[in-house]
Amino acid sequence: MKFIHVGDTHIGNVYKNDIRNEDVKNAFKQVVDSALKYNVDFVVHSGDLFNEGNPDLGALLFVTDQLNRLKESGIKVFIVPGSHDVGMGDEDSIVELFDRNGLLINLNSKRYISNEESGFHLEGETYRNAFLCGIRGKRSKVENEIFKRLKIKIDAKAWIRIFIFHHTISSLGEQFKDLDTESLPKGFEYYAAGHWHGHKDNISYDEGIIQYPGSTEYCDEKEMVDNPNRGYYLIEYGEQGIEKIEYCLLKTREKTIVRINADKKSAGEIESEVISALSKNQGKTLVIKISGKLSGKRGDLDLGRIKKETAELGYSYTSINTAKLVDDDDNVVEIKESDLNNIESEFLKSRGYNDDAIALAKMLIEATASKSSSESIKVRAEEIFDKYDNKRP
Ligand SMILES: [Mn+2]
Repeated sequence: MKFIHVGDTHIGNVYKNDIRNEDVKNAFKQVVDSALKYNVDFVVHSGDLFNEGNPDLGALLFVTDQLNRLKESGIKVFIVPGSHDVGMGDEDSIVELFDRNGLLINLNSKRYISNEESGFHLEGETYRNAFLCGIRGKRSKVENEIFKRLKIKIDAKAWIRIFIFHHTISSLGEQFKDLDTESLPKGFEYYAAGHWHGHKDNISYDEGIIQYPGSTEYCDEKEMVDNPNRGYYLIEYGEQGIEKIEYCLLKTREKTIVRINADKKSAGEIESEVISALSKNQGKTLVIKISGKLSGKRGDLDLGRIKKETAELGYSYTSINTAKLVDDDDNVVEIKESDLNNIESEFLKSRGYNDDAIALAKMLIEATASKSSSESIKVRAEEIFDKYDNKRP
């Protein structure tokens, strides 16, 4: 028996660039091609099927077509919704629509869950001698609300037990975590993890292993720079459990990363240096990182000119990162905290905001972080203001 474990496919508008959004779709299509080629028994998806909870029609039709290809070959798809698969303020996920249309199995559909005083009771499915269950990604209080109260009806007779979840666990680094590794339920051979877009395999836990396949395409410039490749897992199992695991690479567009040190250079000199580092090509992606202290004003740098040049040379996508570029006018704020959460707080404190204002700002940052429509952000913002009003003495 074999299955594919994939995650974070992010179908939809990851980029404001049609070619890159097509790349994101193409990565998913490659996974479906492989599932058919290897004739797997089923596919496990660890969340973020879509990039947003309210995907556009093109994304919905594409996913429908791909899931139909699997269905026609008798390959079932088991999934839990990821943090991106849920619209702002929504209880249900877009994934549930596909469950009801019979194109996949949402293991967090209400029929699997009963949240009672005695605990958060979860059921799963046994299919081809594999037991599968999971918990969807959520933004807050997930450990106390769900994981710490989790009671699972595990099928002890299954050959392999698979737990699917969508969180960054503390084993990947305390500063990134939104779930303590130890909060995961015990008694599973394979923990199919999503949310972390880098790929990380073979993390030991209890009697099993935790595996992050990462995203199937680079979802931002940072992923392009930090992570060398994209892929999914192909797992074979038998009566004795896991027999073989292979990390399979997906074909991604060629990329070029250019780093420029701007120290003591004028805007014109920097532009020339960038352009001379580039060459004619057939649609590569390009990341230009400019850092240091330029002489003159940061605003003098003509990013439009650079982008025009790169388009003419054939690059399909250009990202210019000037986050670490400063000029004489810049007042650099010293941030000593390393925890992401604290960086926000310390930055706001340095700008003179009081604790109440910071708390409100952080709620809004959380609410707007998922690129939802302005209407749903408005609804969420109103909820936040209500909550804020209630908290006041
Ligand atoms: Mn994701």
